[in-house]
Amino acid sequence: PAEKNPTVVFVLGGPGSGKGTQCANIVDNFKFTHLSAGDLLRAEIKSGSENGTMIQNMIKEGKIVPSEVTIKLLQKAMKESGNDKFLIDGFPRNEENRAAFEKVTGIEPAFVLYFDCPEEEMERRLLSRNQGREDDNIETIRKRFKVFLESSLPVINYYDAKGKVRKINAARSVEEVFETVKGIFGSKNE
Ligand code: UP5
Ligand code: MG
Repeated sequence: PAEKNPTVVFVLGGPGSGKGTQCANIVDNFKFTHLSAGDLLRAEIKSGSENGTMIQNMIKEGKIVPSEVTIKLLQKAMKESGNDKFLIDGFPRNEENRAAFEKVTGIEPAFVLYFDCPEEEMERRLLSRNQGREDDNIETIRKRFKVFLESSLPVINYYDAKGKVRKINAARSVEEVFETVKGIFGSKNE
């Protein structure tokens, strides 16, 4: 008998486009568990794991951590949640991430939310976030933008060609963006 396949929505968009903010709103209204790959990686650094230093260095450079590390953290978090509906925020970030996740888990996303936002706006948000993130400085932010354009946009294009991308104008207020997001998830409080 086949195992029940979980529902996965990938939440993608550039650095500072509002992925984490909108995921928190979605969780408050729909029965999803929010898994931010970046948050899981930052927790792994804090836990003092043997990969911690490597992860920290990659995040400081805006580089993409090897798939096996991120996928293991996601799989563990999915198992521990006890849920079967997930918002996976900030992953997959490149073609290799995408292919490895599908291969290892056998999961294809139900759809992909893409928060589309101009760089000037994302830069403003990141520079005023003030949460002590080591990658929220202008040098690292520029690197993150470059990696997004070169490596992450192709993943969005891949899913777009499959008709799975729901593109959202993220350069509006949190409330306005969430109105659009709600329409995508359905208005019922399931
Ligand atoms: N804000 C949010 N929405 C707003 C709105 N509509 N109007 C005005 N302000 C708004 O928002 C950012 C800031 O903007 C906040 O202050 C918020 O209040 C405000 P947030 O919701 O945090 O945006 P988000 O898109 O989540 O930005 P984040 O910085 O988290 O995105 P990144 O994609 O850069 O960061 P992530 O944590 O996903 O990854 C960090 C690094 O980890 C990567 O660069 C990479 O090195 C590594 N990583 C991997 O290697 N692999 C992975 O799979 C994931 C991460
Ligand atoms: Mg985030």
